[in-house]
Amino acid sequence: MDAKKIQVLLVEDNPGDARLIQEALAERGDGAFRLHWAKTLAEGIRRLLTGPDVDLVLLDLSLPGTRGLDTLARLLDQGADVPVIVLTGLDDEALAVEAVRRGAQDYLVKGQTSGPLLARAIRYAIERKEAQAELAAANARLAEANRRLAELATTDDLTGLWNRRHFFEVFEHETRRLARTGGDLALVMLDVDHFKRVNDTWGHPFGDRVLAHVAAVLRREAREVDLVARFGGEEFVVLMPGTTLAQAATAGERFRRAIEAAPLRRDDGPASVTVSVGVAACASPGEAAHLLRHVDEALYAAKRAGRNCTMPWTPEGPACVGEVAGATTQGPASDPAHAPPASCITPGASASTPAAPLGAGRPP
Ligand code: GH3
Ligand code: MG
Repeated sequence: MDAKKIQVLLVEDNPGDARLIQEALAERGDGAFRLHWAKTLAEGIRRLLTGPDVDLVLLDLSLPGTRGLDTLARLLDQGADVPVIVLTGLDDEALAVEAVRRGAQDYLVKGQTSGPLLARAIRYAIERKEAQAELAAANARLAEANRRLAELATTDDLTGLWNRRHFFEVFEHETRRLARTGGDLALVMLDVDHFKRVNDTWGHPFGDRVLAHVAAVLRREAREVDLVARFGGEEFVVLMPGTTLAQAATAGERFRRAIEAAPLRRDDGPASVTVSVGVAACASPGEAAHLLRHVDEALYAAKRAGRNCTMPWTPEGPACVGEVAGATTQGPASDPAHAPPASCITPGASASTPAAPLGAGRPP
């Protein structure tokens, strides 16, 4: 059956040499090979690209208009991905070895090619090419698995943000850089207000959606050079190299407003969520060691100030920036710990809040 035969394309301009190959293959007498003949490189490439499948090419390196390794390079570049055995003269062996280095599977010296030798070379070349293709595919799968592993090790599944581990790696790198080159480094920490109520009221899956929503807003609002990470639970951090406290406080307040204003869809209507924001910065390696503690203190102060506000850390104590929107709905009004200090309240809180804050105790 012709379909089961090994289809060999001979690219050879010399009819005498072509006949020798044909006879060598016929010598075996088992009809295992079917030989196709192209007299020029262009004809051979056309046959490879448009004709029925070819299992192997026997390629004479000296053809009309092309010689030596250039012939092989052109066939490999333009032809299909097929195993190639080059045919050379007696004095061309060095060239043939170089051809194998550049992608040919093997070489045969014209006039010294018996039927069995030719048949064996063809079979081995095909098997080697298949093994190479399998190896390449396995390597590609391995590279993809490694890439995915690296991604899993550094990103947070739920939000797609960097995870805590990656944050600490970059944070340590940045603080070391600060020690060597100086400059500013700021950290913004955000915590979703009354998130437990969101879960309790609308269920954990919706809580997850809220986290992904907050992450998307942060990713949109942060600069490319900033690192946005999920620090844990409903807490996020934005690491901002080359940023002063005042600049970071402005950015933190921008994040807070954006999150408050971004609509969140629920079946029973629009909703919104608020965050409390702590901000700290440092300009010396000594201060960097305290950056995390400072930003944590600032965030805690923002919570105590009534939530939904931005609190920069200063040695004199945190001072609130921005507004405490719907302070009475954000925490139990009777809890003095949730009562905002007068300095934190700015008018128009509800004007910039298009939807009801989540966690404000709306019925499920
Ligand atoms: P506060 O305004 O003081 O921050 O109050 P809170 O309710 O946001 O804070 P609390 O620490 O009391 O509750 C945080 C909740 O976040 C509790 C926890 O179950 C929930 N949580 C943590 N991680 C996830 C998560 O991946 N998905 C969901 N849906 N909830 C989470
Ligand atoms: Mg919270």
